[in-house]
Amino acid sequence: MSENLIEKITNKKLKRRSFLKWSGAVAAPAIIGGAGVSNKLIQKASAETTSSVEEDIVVPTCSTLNCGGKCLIKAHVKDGQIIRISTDDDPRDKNADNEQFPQIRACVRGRGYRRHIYSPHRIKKPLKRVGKRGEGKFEEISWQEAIKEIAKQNNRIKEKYGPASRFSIYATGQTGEVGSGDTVIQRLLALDGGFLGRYSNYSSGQHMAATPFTFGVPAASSSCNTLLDSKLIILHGMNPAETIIGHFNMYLRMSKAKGAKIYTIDPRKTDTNVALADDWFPIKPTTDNALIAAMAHVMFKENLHDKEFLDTYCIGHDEAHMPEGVSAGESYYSYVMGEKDGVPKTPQWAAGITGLPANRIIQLAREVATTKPMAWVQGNGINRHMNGEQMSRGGSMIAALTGNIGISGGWAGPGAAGEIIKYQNFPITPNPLGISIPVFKYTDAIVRGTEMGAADGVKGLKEGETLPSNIKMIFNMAGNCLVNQHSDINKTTKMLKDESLCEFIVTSDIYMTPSAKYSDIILPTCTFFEQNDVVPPWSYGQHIFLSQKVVEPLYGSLTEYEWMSMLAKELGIEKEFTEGRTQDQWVQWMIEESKKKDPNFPSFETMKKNGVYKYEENTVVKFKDNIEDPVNHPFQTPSGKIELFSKKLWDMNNPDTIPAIPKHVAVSEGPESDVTKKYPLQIFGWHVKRRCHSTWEKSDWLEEVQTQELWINPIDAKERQIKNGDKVKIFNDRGTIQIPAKVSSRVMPGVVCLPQGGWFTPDDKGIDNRGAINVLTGQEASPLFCNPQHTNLAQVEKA
Ligand SMILES: Nc1nc2c(c(=O)[nH]1)N[C@H]1C(S)=C(S)[C@@H](COP(=O)(O)OP(=O)(O)OC[C@H]3O[C@@H](n4cnc5c(=O)[nH]c(N)nc54)[C@H](O)[C@@H]3O)O[C@H]1N2
Ligand SMILES: Nc1nc2c(c(=O)[nH]1)N[C@H]1C(S)=C(S)[C@@H](COP(=O)(O)OP(=O)(O)OC[C@H]3O[C@@H](n4cnc5c(=O)[nH]c(N)nc54)[C@H](O)[C@@H]3O)O[C@H]1N2
Ligand code: SF4
Ligand SMILES: [Mo]
Repeated sequence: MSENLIEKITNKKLKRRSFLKWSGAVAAPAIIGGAGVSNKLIQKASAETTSSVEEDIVVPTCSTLNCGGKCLIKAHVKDGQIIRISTDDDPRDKNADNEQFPQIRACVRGRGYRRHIYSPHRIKKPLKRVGKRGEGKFEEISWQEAIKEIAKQNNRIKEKYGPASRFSIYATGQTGEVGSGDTVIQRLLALDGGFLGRYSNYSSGQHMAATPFTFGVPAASSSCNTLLDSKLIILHGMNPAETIIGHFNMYLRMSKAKGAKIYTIDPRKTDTNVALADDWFPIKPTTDNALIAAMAHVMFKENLHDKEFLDTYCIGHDEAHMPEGVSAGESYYSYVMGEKDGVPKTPQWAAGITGLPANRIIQLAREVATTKPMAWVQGNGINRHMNGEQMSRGGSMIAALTGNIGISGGWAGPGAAGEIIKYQNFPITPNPLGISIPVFKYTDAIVRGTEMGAADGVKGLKEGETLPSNIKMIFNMAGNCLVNQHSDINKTTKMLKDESLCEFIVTSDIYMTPSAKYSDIILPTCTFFEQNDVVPPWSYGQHIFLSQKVVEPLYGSLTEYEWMSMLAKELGIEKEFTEGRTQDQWVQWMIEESKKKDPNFPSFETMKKNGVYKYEENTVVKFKDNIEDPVNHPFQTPSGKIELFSKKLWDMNNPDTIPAIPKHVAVSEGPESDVTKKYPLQIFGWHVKRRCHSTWEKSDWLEEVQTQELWINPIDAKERQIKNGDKVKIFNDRGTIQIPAKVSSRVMPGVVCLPQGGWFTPDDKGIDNRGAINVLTGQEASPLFCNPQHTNLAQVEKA
């Protein structure tokens, strides 16, 4: 298909003006609904943009992007082309928010999907690098040539460095089952002798690593509908009006209508705050545990804490409830009252650290302690920090101090535990090598893999062993973490340019991303509109999708499963890899097997008609059994209790970085560090409605929804003579970015923010002109080997 024709199709029915009309309305945060757009607004927008031409068919499908949503997308097709997009219109949720069967409605990005599939920026042919790596010079080759080259390099590298030199990098652009290249390549590599595995993720690594110390399990939330019983909801580093996160927005809205109050604790006045909240508590990043300690101080002093709950279910809150073998003065009470260090953690003390006035801290503490049920909901925003493990445990401390665990309307901790999804996934063969690195340490494993062992968080090695090889071959299947989404882009690209380090990189993508540019072979793949798949929901979702093929693949693109089947044949493992099934046959198989797990699971035909199966039983109150019947249902911790003090952390003996109780830990690149003398501003990149990470970067429609600019407070701007719209230079030792400033009191003084996901676009001096936040982030991991991409300092000057 020619680019002209694509332009024609995309613009045929949905004129730019009418898209702007409603996307502009969505950008105004006061309107939020479904996945971020109000139902009425959608109907109006649909009516305005409806084609006068009758469509031939409407096909329900589902986006497989990692966007917080994953919605029901209805593609209106005429003559084999998608001419319009609509979304879930489940009649059970026709006029009002429906607690049981909420509609799974598209957000602003979803409404612009035609600009995704029919983007003029799509890669159209397999490409082979011809210039130096990273230079961006490629030649078109055939699929056969591409597969042969990958097989040849794979065999060479496997032979020379061993199977553990091959790595599938974290990549979330395709989150379906058989459609996810990341999943499928791991099956292939496992059958081909094994690979270097990875664990954890970029999203909630610290939460997942820290929560087991408190509760014995990695996920501690209830289902979202339990928020309907809450009287007070605290969104702590969470911004669902932009990040969607399942049906959070709908339940927040319903809960508010029932009278619940909603507060946000965030360095920014978020869209969620503007749309839904009653108050904003601006806080300096990384200092939240100082706020929590001061709230505990108020509660202990005013006797507002739930002593009975603490004494019955917890250890570590006071000196009378401590594990064996720990010296005196180590309990949380002792820390908060300053019994050992002589520093009582008063609201005045916390005010100096957090930037929140003491009277606001007292107000919050009293209200949180006396309103029940109260849900302290922790977003991933607080965990993506150098002290994220600590901050994660801090939120659960508040839940315990106030007895809001195991009850509907309370909230124990992070992690989407409140999901009921019973289905058959696409089977991955276990990695025969059994070794894995923390996902964030991929760049370390390129340069010093053979030195990495348990001290670097490597799992699956014998004591004293290190990795058998550095990473020599990378499969980047639907991801931009190779360069753009991983920390310290300048350091990473330098490493990747050295072809003697990682010797071969294969990328499968839709677009020529900054990561694709650093690849040796690039394969043009299919969007979700061009293939069939079974798709699980995003966190907290209570449904399963059949993501259906709507149109034939463009430009002869192949799905990952298709080209990997060709590769498997080349490697002599086709039979084991495919088990004789095509992608469509795997999809049918998954649905048949799902029916065996859940007799109510619809037939393939019904799934084709509806596109989705919504579960009927959908309420989970996490830890209800443990609280109602603690004798028969002890917590899965060593003590059987909620471990506010963790003996395991104590035994690790890292009291300055990861102590046994959730103390406030000042970080080396935080507001209390000496680095502020050189780089006084805290900076991080938040997840924005304009993009899903780096995806949609090239959509001109979405560019009109939100611009790429630096949020800076008027006080910081004035000091630097920066006016709204001025071009500014943002820099630290790791690199420099140049973009316009948005001067706004929606970000607190001392903090500046960039929308994360902008594509790294260096000029000839290496200055990024698009605002790729990872030019400024570092590669050092947090204490439990996770990604601290929100913890950074920088300086800003007028450019
Ligand atoms: N500084 C900073 N960095 C961050 C974050 C942050 O908050 N701050 N967030 C982190 C988090 S939480 C995450 S999850 C990661 C996400 O990082 P990534 O997983 O890299 O996500 P994307 O940037 O969206 O890249 C997805 C890629 O998939 C491609 N794609 C889209 N659809 C398809 C498809 O159907 N098939 C294929 N093959 N490709 C497709 C897109 O073009 C895009 O290149 O970023 C992390 N990086
Ligand atoms: N539109 C859109 N939606 C998405 C995504 C996307 O890229 N675009 N990505 C999806 C993915 S993969 C993920 S993991 C989630 C990410 O979801 P989150 O991690 O929750 O998103 P963030 O925007 O990183 O952070 C949420 C909020 O935390 C605040 N914050 C940052 N640091 C601190 C701190 O130290 N203390 C406090 N109190 N607040 C802090 C930020 O200002 C922000 O408003 O979103 C998902 N949804
Ligand atoms: S981008 Fe995500 S939230 Fe938006 S419509 Fe698509 S699936 Fe839904
Ligand atoms: Mo994420």
